[in-house]
Amino acid sequence: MIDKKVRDAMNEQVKHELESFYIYMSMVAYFHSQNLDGMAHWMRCQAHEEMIHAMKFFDHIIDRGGAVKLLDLKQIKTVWKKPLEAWHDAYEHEKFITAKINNLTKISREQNDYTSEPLLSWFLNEQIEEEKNTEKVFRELSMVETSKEGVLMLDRELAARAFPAGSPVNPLAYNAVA
Ligand code: OFO
Repeated sequence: MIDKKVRDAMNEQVKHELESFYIYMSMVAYFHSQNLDGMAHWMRCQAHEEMIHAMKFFDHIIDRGGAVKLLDLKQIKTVWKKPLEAWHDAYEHEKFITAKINNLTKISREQNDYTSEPLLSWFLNEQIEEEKNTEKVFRELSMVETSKEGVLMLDRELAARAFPAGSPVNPLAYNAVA
């Protein structure tokens, strides 16, 4: 049976991961509006991953006899002054999520909830990747943003990202990927 404090913190984390999904889908729409279909594609893959992250916590709560409670999502930004601002926000958002995972790990240790350790270790590692990926694109776009050719080249490169396999709501599929 999952500890109540850990369960509540994980329910909060389901919300944060769904907000990540929502924020990145908002960026998908924005990048399409700027004719940056490669960036839109990259963010679409990212949003898919975020739904998988939400479901990992969702199913962990259920598997341990807890109740999942879906909380209100906050109103998110729908427009950015320029693409670089969106990538800056994505990087900042990933740092915010890292802080949330760190806090969740702290709570689970305080409650001696060793059963959640493998899941939280997976997320601690994942956040290294999440920050690295968004920071890299932010840095590269800062270098080329005044050159149309440079922006287009980066957009083409981002179009090559592969979608995680499987459906984000199918645990058999998502446990193997992302
Ligand atoms: Fe779920 O890692 Fe990004 O937000």
